[in-house]
Order: sequence, then structure tokens, then C-alpha cells
Amino acid sequence: MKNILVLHGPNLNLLGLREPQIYGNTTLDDVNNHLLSLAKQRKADLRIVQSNHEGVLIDSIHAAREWAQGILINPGGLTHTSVALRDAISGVGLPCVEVHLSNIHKREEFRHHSFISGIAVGVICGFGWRSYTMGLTGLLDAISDK
Ligand code: CA2
Repeated sequence: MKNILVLHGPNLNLLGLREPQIYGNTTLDDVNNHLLSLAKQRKADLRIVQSNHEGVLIDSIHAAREWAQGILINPGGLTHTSVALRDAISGVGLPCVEVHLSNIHKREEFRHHSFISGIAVGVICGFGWRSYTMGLTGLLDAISDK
């Protein structure tokens, strides 16, 4: 059984409730249900955390050192700002896959750079909720390959 920490960053609790023209109508619960059903097929166990607080995300990453084999993360806006989140992920040494609902490279210039991508196993963006299931597949395969 592979144990995976799934992290949703700031404002992703609003998914499906605001700005549907950018992020669609899928709610965060919908995303989590898609992930849980894939995890069941792949015999993986997920612990899912959404937080609007950088420190809570960092504490979850530190704690994952004790129980997880990998991290699936949509860092939200912290993607483009947070050295601390990057340091936490590289500090615990767990393989990490970064996902985004939108294609960040097609959007404003400030979204083109990610502090996380350089330490991620891989990055998937632009496929809505499917970015998450593609990311989980890639992460589980990467852990198996090790
Ligand atoms: O496309 C993504 O998944 C993002 O990580 C979403 C972040 C954004 O800052 C990144 O550049 C790309 C924003 C998350 C906030 O999501 C909302 C959803 C609905 C309404 C308002 C915000």
C-alpha cells in the first residue's frame, strides 16, 4: 500500500463556487472523489489537506516524512511565491508531483514561474480536475519505478 499526501493550497476551497470561467464547475470535493476512486483502483491510501495557510501546508509536509511515500500538490498561488514551500518539499526528500487545473503558461506572466517545478518529479497543468488524476498516476508509477 502506498501512502500519499495530497495538498491543496490557498483558495482552492473556492473551486466550483467562484470564477467558473477559469477553473470550471468542479468542486474540491469532486476533485477529491476522483482522486479517491483512482487511489482505490491503484491500492493507494490518500490523506488530503486543503489549507489557506502556508505554515499548515509546510507542517503537513514535515509530518508526511513519517508516513508517506509521495506528495501530490497544487500549491495554488504559493506556486509563484513560496521558497519556504519548496524548501519543505526538498527537505523531506519525498517525490512530489505538482499539478494545476489551468495551463499556467497560457495565463499572466507572473504565473509562468513556479518555485516548486524545479524539485518536482513532474508537472501537469491545464487539464482541470484530470490534472490531479494524471498527476497521481505519474506519482504512483514513479514510486513503483524506484
Ligand atoms: O490552475 C491552478 O490550479 C492554480 O494553481 C490555481 C491558483 C492560481 O493562483 C495558480 O496560478 C494556478 C488559484 C487557486 C484559487 O482557486 C480559485 C478557485 C475558484 C475561485 C477562486 C479561486
